Amino acid sequence: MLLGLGGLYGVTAGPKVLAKPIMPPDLSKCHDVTAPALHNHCCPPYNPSETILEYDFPATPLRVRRPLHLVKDDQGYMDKYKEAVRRMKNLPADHPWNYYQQANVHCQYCNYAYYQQNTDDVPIQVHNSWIFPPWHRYYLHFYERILGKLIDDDTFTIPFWNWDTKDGMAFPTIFQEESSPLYDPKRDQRHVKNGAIVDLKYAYTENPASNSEIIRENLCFIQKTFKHSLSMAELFMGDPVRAGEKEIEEAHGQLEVIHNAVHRWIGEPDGYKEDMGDFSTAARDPVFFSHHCNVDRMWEIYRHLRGNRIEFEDNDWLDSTFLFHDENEQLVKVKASHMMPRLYTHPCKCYRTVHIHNCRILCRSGTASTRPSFGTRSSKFRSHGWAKLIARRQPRRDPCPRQNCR
Ligand SMILES: [Cu+2]
Repeated sequence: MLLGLGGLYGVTAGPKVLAKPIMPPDLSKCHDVTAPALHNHCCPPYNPSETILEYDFPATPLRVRRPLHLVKDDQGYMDKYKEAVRRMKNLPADHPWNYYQQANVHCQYCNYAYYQQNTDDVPIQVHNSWIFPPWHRYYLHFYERILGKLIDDDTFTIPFWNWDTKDGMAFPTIFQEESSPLYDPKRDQRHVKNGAIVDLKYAYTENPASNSEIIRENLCFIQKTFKHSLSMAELFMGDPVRAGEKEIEEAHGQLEVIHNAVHRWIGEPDGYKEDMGDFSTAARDPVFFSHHCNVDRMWEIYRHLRGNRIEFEDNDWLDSTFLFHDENEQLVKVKASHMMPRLYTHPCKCYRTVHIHNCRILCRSGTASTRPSFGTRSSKFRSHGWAKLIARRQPRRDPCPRQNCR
């Protein structure tokens, strides 16, 4: 019933080559993981008679995800959002839509609960490689579609936490109300209260800079991330990983590096870093999905900046195949390439990230240079002559000039 390894595909001329996209797991072989916060267990209930179908993409109008700091005062929308999450949390514990079953999907694909097909020691991991953006895009898609189904709203979208904008850099207040289904007590209270500004380079050392300086550092970091990775998709998205290969941490792209810092900044500082600071528990915090909607939006901005060119014209990326439960409780398989014409968008002006001047001056100053930085990828940048490539490249004309996502 499950897919076989990709088979053969033709190249335009010459001999056929073996295709090696990552394939979905054999669900009957889920096993315990190293996740002490979950007692090492996050496998879903397994139903051997469940069939797997190709996903039938819904024929809905293009839906719009909006920035969190703008929708928080839209009472009608916020009530619907909370109600949808409440209903998801109230489903039977073994229902595939149950909130914690949904959260466990992240654990299964990130804490090595499955091995790749035809191996007994190469785990499936959706971080640290080019799989990171498409797998998480699908994960959000199905979570969002299920929430919409629970409140009978085909147009429902999750709000994105735009931590790339000055007004969006504090922890969103809508996740702090203790009686709300969006609340999670397992967070670093120093960061999620009192309007602290997220540090996009956070690695468990507090940034001593003032809020306005951290905002500036963040904006410069994002700006440089785009600039430095524009000419080579691996730098932003992550390196290739193919069937039979084990991912390695150093292969992650810069998009994932920024994403990691936000996870660390929210999770508890001690113990298992619950919830957001550990792969196994991260999606148990509802802010996970708004954070990842912005990660996904960063990918869209990146593609926009590159003239909407596809990042990897490589079938091993495009044919990477994943399994999810869809909004009809059906187990479905989806390919990375099928998500490319998307089913949702953002307000036009949100396709632009903030551009600020004089970042160079900032980077020469004290706090910025002593903190973790772009440096982990520097040897790769050098080896590919990235500076020359960027210097030659003319950025694509922005479709929404002089507007930022505020
Ligand atoms: Cu993840």
